[in-house]
Amino acid sequence: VLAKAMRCLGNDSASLETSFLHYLYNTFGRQLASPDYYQFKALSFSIRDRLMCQWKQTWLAHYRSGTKKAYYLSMEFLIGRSLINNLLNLGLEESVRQALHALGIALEELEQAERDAGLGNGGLGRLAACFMDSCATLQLPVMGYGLRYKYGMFRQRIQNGYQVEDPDPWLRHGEYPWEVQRADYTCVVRFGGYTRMYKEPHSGRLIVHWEHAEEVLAVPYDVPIAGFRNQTVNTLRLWSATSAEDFDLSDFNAGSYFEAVAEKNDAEAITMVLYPNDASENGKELRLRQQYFLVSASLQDVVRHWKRAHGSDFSRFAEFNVFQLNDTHPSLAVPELMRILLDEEQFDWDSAWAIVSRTLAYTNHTLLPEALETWPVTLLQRLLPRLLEVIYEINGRFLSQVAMKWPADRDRLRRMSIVDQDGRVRMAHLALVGSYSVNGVAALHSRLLKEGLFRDFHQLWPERFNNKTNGVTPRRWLAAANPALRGLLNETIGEGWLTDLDQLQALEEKTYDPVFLERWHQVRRHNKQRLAALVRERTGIVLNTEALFDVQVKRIHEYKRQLLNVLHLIHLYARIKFGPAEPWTNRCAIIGGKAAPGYAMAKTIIKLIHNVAAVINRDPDVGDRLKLVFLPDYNVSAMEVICPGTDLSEQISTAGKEASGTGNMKFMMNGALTIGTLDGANVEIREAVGEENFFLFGLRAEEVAAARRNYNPQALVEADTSLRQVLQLLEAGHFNQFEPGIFDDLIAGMLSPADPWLTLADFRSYMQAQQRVDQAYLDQPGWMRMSIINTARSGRFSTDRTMRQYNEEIWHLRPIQVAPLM
Ligand code: DL6
Repeated sequence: VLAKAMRCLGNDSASLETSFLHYLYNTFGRQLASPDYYQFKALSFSIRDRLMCQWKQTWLAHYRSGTKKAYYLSMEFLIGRSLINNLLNLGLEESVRQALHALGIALEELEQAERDAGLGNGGLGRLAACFMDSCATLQLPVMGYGLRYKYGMFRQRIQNGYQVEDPDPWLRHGEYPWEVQRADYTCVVRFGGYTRMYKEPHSGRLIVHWEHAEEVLAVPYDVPIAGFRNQTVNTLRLWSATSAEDFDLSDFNAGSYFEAVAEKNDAEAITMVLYPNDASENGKELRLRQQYFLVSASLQDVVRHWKRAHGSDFSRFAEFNVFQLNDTHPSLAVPELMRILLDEEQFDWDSAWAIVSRTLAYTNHTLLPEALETWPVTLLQRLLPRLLEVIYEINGRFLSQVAMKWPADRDRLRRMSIVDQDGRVRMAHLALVGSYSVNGVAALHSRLLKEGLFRDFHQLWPERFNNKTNGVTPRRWLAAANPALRGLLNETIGEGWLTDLDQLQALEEKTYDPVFLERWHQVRRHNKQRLAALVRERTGIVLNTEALFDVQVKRIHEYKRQLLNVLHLIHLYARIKFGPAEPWTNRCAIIGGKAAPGYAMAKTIIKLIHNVAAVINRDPDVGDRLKLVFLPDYNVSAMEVICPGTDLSEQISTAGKEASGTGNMKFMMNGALTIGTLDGANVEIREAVGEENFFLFGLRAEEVAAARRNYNPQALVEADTSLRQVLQLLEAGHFNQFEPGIFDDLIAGMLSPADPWLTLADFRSYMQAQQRVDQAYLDQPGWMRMSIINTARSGRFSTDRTMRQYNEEIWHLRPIQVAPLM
């Protein structure tokens, strides 16, 4: 039947045209002249139809093979747009283009009408989306579980240089065309109430009841994840919260409209909005509710699925299911799976723990202490009383294990305890104790975890620790984002690189081929024009595409040191104004990124960038030599235009602070050169491209720790005339003449011996590295060669490699072929 259903739909351009017109006219009641959005929706529905049967077929293949599956639990999936990616993966791009062309429509216009699904903050969420793409392409039976936030990442607007946050109603036009509601898989998630325990009279078994709980419904919406031309369509299941009771009609009839809908609103609040903080804990009750909601619904879903096939026999559950925890956010999976096994499936503690501790794996994404979540036990007591009991029990048993190994080491017990002395539950410790695998996301990061943050745990369980360097999917980040380069690559080395990125190495043979160099140059010029057009559209600023495009786009955070970038740009400006300006390389600096709404310092950095830009861009002495742009509302689809058009990628965090970075990989893959510290995955990027193709500067992680001990930024300023000049301009209010004092805190922060980010310590070395950049850019054939080498050696930064490693070393899944239905 599936095959029959599938045959209703052809993949040729005439059939696609018919489907498109059917949706536009018969389903949405529109016509050809209607706004792009309806045309986009009509096309997306036509494409989604072509995924449906293969999707079902994939479910069946997984089910019938009785295979082991992995579940990726993540509070964030930063999907972005899906149309082009689905067309590419299904191989439908050309026929769709023809179908639309026949109707006088350009695919690019419809592409622009799709709103980003911005269900994530940045790297962590985008990584999850790349993982899903690669797992489907590798035919791994992996399912994603996340939340369907009604409002995604806020939209950033700039007013007088300040960030203003607007909500992101990404679902405003009704449904999201890439999702399918599966109300039949709705689960109930409980909060509050209390637990009642009693011994069953006959068996003497302990029975636990969670009573008087508030019940919230978790309704799943499934998003298909198509593999690259392999018939596999995996599932990303996003939960949406709604009230178990519909609104109270008696209250409503009595005129109490608000009371009538209050419960519904409280329930729906759980998936109303994504928390927009990327590197600081949120600490809000609603956030804890979100975390539990995700974990409980997802585990219930998997357990229900298991029971359908195996009844109440869980003896092989751990052999067939693995949950990967994306950071500590879903750590409640540890006590929740215990609760389900103990209270609902009547397991004894040891048997339940034997399953749990073989089923969960944890990925850490940050070393920043302020990002490590802890929750007050008082809050857990009120919101999740049964889980708190389970956590106490896990902790008690864990600490006795520690005490056995290190008797009388009270300090160690204090350090390792899941519950700290201030009565807070450390979510990272909960994840560490409950997981059989713990990984960092770049070699340096994983080493620092073992040596620093998780040292005690590494001493206890060295075998659990491993590294999985991040990656990005080359389908979205090279093939879809950079069609001009895709064309050149296909022509030069064939299409194999799309699923085997190491094949790009073959480009190295071409680095001295003048024809190829010229083609490479043309592609880059075209992409810079595309980026310049985006900049012009969003800011009105016109860029000279012959200049070096120097780009730093990422969340605004002190550790990422956008400030260091700005100091260097002020230095360049001072050189133009006061000399010596020669030798000179024209440069357009582009900075973009969102600040967490409550992060005052990050917001001041955005304001500083705007003020410095205003002075530089309007000074006639500067002209084309230097431009500075702040690109507002940086998001996934903006990055798809930005990374192909970039010459220089700024990866300048304080060493030891950036866990990995993934923007660095997108830039490199698209032929940008990196200026960077030895931090996160920069270390491996430099290893791959060779030191001669990377602009290195700054203190190393070990040196940062030492430098902090007697850090004296004032002395650095006194010893360095360039730095002094930059700070004098800032202190004199040169960039804020009519807004006195607004940058005082920023300046004081940099000049403080306690500055955790050591911004000034790296200034000199950064400036020198930038001089090497300037010089290198003057030799355009040389720069093109370095650019080619960056792309050619980017193979190891494909998430195909990353997922293979997760699979070989953590999950142990068997790839499942999905037969075509024709
Ligand atoms: O692993 C993905 C991504 C890394 O590339 C970034 O270096 C890292 O900062 C980011 N981590 C987070 C976690 N923050 N918190 N909480 O977003 O993960």
